[in-house]
Amino acid sequence: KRVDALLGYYSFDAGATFVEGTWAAIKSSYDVALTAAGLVKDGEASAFALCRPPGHHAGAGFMGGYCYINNAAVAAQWFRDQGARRISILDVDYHHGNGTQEIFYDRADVQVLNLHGDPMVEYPFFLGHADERGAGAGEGFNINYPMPFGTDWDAWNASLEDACARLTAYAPDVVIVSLGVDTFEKDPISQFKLKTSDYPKIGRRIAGLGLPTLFVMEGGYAVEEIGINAVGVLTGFEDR
Ligand code: 5XA
Ligand code: ZN
Repeated sequence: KRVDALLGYYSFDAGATFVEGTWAAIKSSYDVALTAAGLVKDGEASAFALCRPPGHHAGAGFMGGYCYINNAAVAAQWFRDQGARRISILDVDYHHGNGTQEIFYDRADVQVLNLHGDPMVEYPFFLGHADERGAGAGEGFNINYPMPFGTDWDAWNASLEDACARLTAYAPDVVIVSLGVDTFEKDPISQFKLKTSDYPKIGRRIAGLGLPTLFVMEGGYAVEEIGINAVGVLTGFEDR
């Protein structure tokens, strides 16, 4: 019955705090994701949901890692409710999207592809290993690409290529990209080595899928370069 107990019960870490205005921000972020999803449903080739707070660590019943509501998952379910048959969520944030995985783990209608730091040594730990492939009807529809500290473009891109091949084989109606730019070499809390010049290449590859695409912002902490790198992905997407 106490708020401090509830915070502990519903949060898997201490990274999702509540202060005045937190709920308004959470709800706004959720609304941004749905507004962008609506634009894609209405015929835009793509839309970018600049969500803050981010969402991919939030599960059906827990928050954590700065995430409260899983904006990408909300958008995926909304597309399903609107008649989309299959959705792919491609999570390119440096951290594993443990919440997204948990939400769709036993479902075949939402494919979840996750590229991230090895959870043996990287947050959010515990989930994100390659042998977590979904359960029941969802078996084979959850694909993880854990990668070691120091991963550069060539190694990261090999995972992206494999993920894109699986995505194409799945033939979704919509792609949702959980877009984190904390894979950047100068990100202060991350250990990958992507360069600013790599982000447009990500966008071009995703555009090459040829599918309606919703980008949903996740992490990124190199303050000077977050905007440059996020816009790099979007510019690469548009240029293709
Ligand atoms: O993608 N997730 C993040 O960028 C948040 C990481 C929180 C680490 N304490
Ligand atoms: Zn992240």
